[in-house]
Amino acid sequence: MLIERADVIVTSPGRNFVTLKITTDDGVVGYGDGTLNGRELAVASYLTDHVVPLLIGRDAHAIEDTWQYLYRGAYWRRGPVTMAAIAAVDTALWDIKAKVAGLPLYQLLGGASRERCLVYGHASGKDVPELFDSVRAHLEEGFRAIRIQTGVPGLDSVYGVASSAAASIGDDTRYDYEPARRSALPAEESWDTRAYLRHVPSVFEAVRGEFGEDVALLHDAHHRLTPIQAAKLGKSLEPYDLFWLEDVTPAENQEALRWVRHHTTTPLAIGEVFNSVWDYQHLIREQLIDYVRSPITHAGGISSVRRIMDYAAMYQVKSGMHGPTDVSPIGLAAAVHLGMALHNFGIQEYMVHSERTREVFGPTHEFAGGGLRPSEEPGLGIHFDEALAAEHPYERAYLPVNRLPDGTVHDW
Ligand code: CS2
Ligand code: MG
Repeated sequence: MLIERADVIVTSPGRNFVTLKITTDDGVVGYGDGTLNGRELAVASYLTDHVVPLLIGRDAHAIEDTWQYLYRGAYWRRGPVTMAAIAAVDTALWDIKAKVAGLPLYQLLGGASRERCLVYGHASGKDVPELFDSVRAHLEEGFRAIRIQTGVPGLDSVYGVASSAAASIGDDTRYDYEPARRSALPAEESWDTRAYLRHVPSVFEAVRGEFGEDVALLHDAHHRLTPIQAAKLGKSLEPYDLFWLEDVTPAENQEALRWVRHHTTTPLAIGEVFNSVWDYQHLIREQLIDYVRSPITHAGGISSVRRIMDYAAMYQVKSGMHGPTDVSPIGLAAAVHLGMALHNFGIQEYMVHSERTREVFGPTHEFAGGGLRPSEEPGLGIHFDEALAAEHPYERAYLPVNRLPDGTVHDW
């Protein structure tokens, strides 16, 4: 079975997505996600200009060989653009293989290791009462694990806080704090670490007081702290028993996590901006983290995230794949199939895509019992509507930029 065509589709039903559609000579179609938020066209060009010509005529079943051919063959390895492009190819080929086998993809990855993949949703509020409303809404919707982000007194806007806490599932404004904004230039936000460190523990104290001990709580520090600040935060949150504390320091410096680890027992998650197993080499072997955040979309696809997770399994490190709305429903479907099969699955991030996005992508996975389960149809379970996708052309968009009070650019 040979690859006959590969088409790159950029669509923007509320936000931008890059999709690769591979068609075989006997008409089987597979889809892969290569969306890189705010830099989408770089991946689209990498695919169209450099990868698609290499795919035509290749054996569609040779997934590992194609992965190695694109990774080693390019000479220039790793990096988010390269690895998102490889991810799109890898995912589309797994979709095809499972469709040909007539099986839902998780069956080819080893079969179900659980009934469903536990997910966490994003609750937020400008202040504590608004946050409580959002947590309550998530609990009513069935979430059993919830990420907590709030405004910080003195700061105008903070990452992770929606402008309307009342927005419901599928509403475009529910997660309006982080869609790459459609403007000529990135929006600019301001940041004050001391104010943040003073405020966050009181928020978790309030949430535990209101909602009790059962619900799993998570928090994302979004790469903004120094190792010693991160250690202090982890320590101050210990009484509130977090499921994880995410991205406490900028991810490039793996040694920073050694400092944090020595000072706190709060579980640590990192890696949404990592894109290969090499980025985890020391973090996993030295057991400096508890959860791996790499999504299939940015880390070379199902084949390579599986490699990361097999390495992680030797050290009791679990998966916590990145699942923001900028990973398309195809990327999410792939994560749910892999999550069903992995023994060391931990949790899956689940920011529900807007109605418009879901109409274009047609995902079939189901949310129930606080978790996601893939449908039983062959492949990934995606019904992509190309005509509808074409009605939503690309619009330039940027993630925000963050500055300290004196104007210095800070980690976003
Ligand atoms: C985030 C993301 O989901 C998360 O944990 O850190 O929202 C991240 O900011 C975006 O995916 C960036 O594109
Ligand atoms: Mg994050």
